[in-house]
Amino acid sequence: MSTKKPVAPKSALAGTDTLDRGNTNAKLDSLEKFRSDATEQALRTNQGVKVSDNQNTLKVGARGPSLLEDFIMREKITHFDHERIPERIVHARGTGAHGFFQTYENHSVLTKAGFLQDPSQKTPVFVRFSTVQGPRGSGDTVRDVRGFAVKFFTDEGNFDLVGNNMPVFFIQDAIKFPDFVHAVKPEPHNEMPTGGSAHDTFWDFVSLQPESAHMVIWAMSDRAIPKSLRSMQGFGVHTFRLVNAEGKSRFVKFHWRPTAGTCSLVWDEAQKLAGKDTDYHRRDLWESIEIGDYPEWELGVQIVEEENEHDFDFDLLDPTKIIPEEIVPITPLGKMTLNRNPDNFFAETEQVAFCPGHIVPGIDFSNDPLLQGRLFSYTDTQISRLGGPNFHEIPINRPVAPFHNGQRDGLHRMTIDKGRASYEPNSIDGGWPKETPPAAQDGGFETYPERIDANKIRQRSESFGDHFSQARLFFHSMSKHEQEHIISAYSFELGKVDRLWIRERQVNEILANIDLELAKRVAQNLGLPAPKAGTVDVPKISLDRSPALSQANLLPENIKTRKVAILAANGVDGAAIDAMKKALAAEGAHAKLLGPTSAPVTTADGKSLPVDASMEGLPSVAFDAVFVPGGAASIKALSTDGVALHYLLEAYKHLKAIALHGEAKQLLDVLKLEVDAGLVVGADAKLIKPFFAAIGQHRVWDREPKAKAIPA
Ligand code: HDD
Repeated sequence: MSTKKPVAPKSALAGTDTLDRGNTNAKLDSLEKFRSDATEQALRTNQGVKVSDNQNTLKVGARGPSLLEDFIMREKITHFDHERIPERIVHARGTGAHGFFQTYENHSVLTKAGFLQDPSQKTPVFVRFSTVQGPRGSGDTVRDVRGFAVKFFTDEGNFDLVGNNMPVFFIQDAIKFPDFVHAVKPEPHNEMPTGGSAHDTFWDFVSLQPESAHMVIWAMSDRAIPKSLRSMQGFGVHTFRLVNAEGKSRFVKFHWRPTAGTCSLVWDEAQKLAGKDTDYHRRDLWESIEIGDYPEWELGVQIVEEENEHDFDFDLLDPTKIIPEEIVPITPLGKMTLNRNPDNFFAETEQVAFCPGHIVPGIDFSNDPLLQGRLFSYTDTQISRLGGPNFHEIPINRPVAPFHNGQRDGLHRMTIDKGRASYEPNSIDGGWPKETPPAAQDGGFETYPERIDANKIRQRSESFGDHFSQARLFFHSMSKHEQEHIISAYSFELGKVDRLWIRERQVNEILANIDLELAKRVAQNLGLPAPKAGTVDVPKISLDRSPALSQANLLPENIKTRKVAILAANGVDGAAIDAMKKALAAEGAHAKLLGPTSAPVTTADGKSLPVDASMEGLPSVAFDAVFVPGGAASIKALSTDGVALHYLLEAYKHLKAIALHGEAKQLLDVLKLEVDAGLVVGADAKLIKPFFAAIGQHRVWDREPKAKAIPA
């Protein structure tokens, strides 16, 4: 029940040039003009008529037929009948948040983009994270690529950085996108599977399309089952350009690095979460923002000077390649903080329309053929998804910069244009609105005048021809446990493929070219003959390993935002709970007290403690670690409680830190478990240090071989 005092609405629908989304610091959290608040307002029709009865249709007598005349009922039902719009063809499942971006310093050497000049300026952003394959109602934790789309509402217009949590893509040319998407989406005859790629059409396509090898190995890695949205990296994928006021252009790759570190779920945990909490990722994001634990990412760029474009053993325009960070390190630009949840999912998260073609002066495209095709596709898709060419007027899409031009009319036009001349040049409205010549700062957009002298042809550049060396680099850069996870993921997914020849082709013609050992292990798991050699000569590249690719090297040096379950029954040691909660809070981590039921538990010294949930209500998959405080009676009760024992075994299986305090040590015998680097026993002070150290490591990877023996 809300205890908030209702407040009168501050804003009403008002048609103006710009939205006060807040392009200055003071305005950042002001209400947008289209936000509506019905507190203390009468129920009215869409025409503004007050409604006296919202319970009964107009009828001829209490038991008689309904009347067509009932405009109130008809308006309501008509609106309801049309409340769904087509979901996104890809990235349908998503969740959004508002926030701001702040540049660290003046980056005018690199770009004239205004939002990268003044460190005191906060640029509002709206971010939408998504999965790719599943429909709107699908699970959050399925194995999939995650979308990472950011709309910067800059003073010079909107800049959309529409990226993913993986730095490469499945195909090299946009003309293949419909083929790829048709293959990965649920199969056409039975619409299965929902939210995953473990099926014949996906593996048929990728095994025939070797350019996908690098992206597919990313998708088979832990990156495809992120622990949370706040623990994902983001990538612009393509090479872009930054252009400064002197017109100097440099190639860049955009990177988002989370301050919470980059880490993932384990596979069994991800699968269970998809059932136990379909909304796991969106809930975590929502709750973090509600409690003021704001997710943050640093934006950075890898910079390549124009004259160094051809210095690499891959083509900068090929979106299936990374620039290893060991070759070109990331230059930090600024930080993004997400600090406000949307007020309305549909109006904001569903109706937001991103497009890689939304750029501002100081940023420009490269000729990456995948990017070039995207520039067309996104605007086009909004026309059917959002019902016409005026989707830029929907509040969440409106720039904070004013927009004026001769574009008029069309479905759902909101602006009431006052000018008489909807053409340019004109002499009727004084020639307005007029062009702004490009200038060093604040000028009109000018495309970088790249010189091109070539024939019109349909051809893939030969420099796009090596499909395996970077997939190999990725595999070889993984830690042992990450490699094992990749082998398991290929084996799981291909094990779901019915057609034998597809399994064989993927193993012999793709995996064997990436790494023979990887191919042999997967072949063994599938009961196929082990390949003896690859099918192509894979070029040797300048790096054998890129440590920056392994999540083992991407953990934060703290346990901030980590979630710890405290298991208790009547007779629990209340002081131990207090001490642990205090210690966790001091580190910015969160604790929840769970009991056998939702009823309060009584401590050994007779105090009643309310619990946050029952153990069944918040299962171990919802936490990073488990603490069991002592108290003889509590431990006795937990020792014979199947839910509590399963809780601990499951946390153990998912390689989580577990601390057994005082009498809780007895649970080791009950569960037949042994102490390890993450399963610690002891009294308060002694326990906390190793427990927190284990949480800081995210998972106890050394335990993994042993944990396999625990039933799922
Ligand atoms: Fe795309 C949505 C990311 C290639 C066509 N894409 C979409 C979204 C993300 C990406 C994050 C969801 C945006 C949102 O939250 O609303 N897409 C990528 C990345 C790509 C990529 C990182 C390669 C580097 N996409 C790509 C190609 C095409 C599209 C090559 C077509 C030629 N993408 C679309 C789309 C979507 C979309 C069909 C569906 C909904 C939408 O655009 O607004 O137009």
